[in-house]
Amino acid sequence: MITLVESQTTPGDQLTDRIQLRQVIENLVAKIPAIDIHTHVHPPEFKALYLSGIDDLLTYHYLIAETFRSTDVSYADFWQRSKAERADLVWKTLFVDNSPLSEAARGIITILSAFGLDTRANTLAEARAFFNAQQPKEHIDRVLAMSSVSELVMTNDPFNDQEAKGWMSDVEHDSRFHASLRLDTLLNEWPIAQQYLTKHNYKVDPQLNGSTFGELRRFLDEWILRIRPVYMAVSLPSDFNFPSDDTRDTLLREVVLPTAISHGLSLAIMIGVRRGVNPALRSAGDGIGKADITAIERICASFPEGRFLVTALSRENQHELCVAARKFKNLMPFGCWWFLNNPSIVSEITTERLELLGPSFIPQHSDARVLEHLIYKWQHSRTVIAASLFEIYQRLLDSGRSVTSAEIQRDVTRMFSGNFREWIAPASS
Ligand code: RAT
Ligand code: ZN
Repeated sequence: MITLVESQTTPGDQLTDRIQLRQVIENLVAKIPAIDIHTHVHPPEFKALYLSGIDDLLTYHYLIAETFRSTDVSYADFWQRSKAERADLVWKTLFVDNSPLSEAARGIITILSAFGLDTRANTLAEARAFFNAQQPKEHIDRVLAMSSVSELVMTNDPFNDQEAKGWMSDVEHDSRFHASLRLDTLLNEWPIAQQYLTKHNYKVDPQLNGSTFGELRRFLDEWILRIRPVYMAVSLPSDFNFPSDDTRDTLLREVVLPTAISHGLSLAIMIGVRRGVNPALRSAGDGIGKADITAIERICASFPEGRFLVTALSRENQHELCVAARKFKNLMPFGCWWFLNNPSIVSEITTERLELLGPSFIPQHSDARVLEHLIYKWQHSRTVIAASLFEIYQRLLDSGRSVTSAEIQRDVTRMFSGNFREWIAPASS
């Protein structure tokens, strides 16, 4: 049980004083460990896939897109610069010449402050010296503790050679980093997947003929055995439909869903991205679109033995997703993804989900790409989630039922880790 020193209450006390109620909620939400169910962070054993430090932080694609709005530097000029030179430009543009007002820019300020670094510096010298001096193992322990993240889930792409190399080596990695098997290449770029698999000696036919399904199942089975993922995942475009007369539909039905179900794995569906809206921005060039949530309903109905973690990128899809989750208990809404991860929107979505689903959803994931992202993404989200919870518990109080801090702790623990644990390893299995 987390101690509530500051609020001077005991876990069983009914919280009828609003100031005290707010304080207890804020303290608990700030400290209760979360499982971060979707990140792009890798541990150092994965070599170049481990990102940490000020240069990686400032060359985050969220900040690159924002930098181009305030500089005359061309795309071509930017991309031919080194990582450090890009970071210098981002710092000068967004933090020296302008105030860092955006959420992603404020995130850097939160990180620098957390380490006691100068948030108004003219150059990156101090920050570079600090991060270069950190030992990865100790630094990871510190960052996870600062973020109150107990475990996290990586994004592992079986079609990436660097990723494969990391898994083929015998080096054990930090057990707090869990794997997820990301299938975007297979489901969204079949010709590329087909070529990759052929190169690696799988007999797969471009037309999906012959023993192709068996070979694809074999490929997935091998990866599942190798990385022991906690779920399989795919991001889908906003025009995704189900059922549909396309390759993706066939691969979902014949390969991905049967494999997931036979291994007892859920499929995480991240829907609503429009890739490469501006290709000149490279990884910063993806956009957003409103998806059709009825397609998700039909998947849930067609595969009742499947379990689906679902997040939607468009703000306009959030209400429908909640309603779909009320109809299908094999659907678990999670996170406020990417362009939604801004306080005003997290607040709206979290309150809406509490109103429609009670504590039966997963409020947030970080999508961290660089280790220290965990600090700001979780700190910012926790503040907003606490405020939404306060609103809801306060209404309950107004209606005639008080809560205790033990109950708040139970509810928040369920949302921050319990729902996910139960989802990936249901008690009945
Ligand atoms: O939020 C992000 O970092 C995006 O670029 C994507 O990686 C997205 O989260 C994804 O997993 O596709
Ligand atoms: Zn992501």
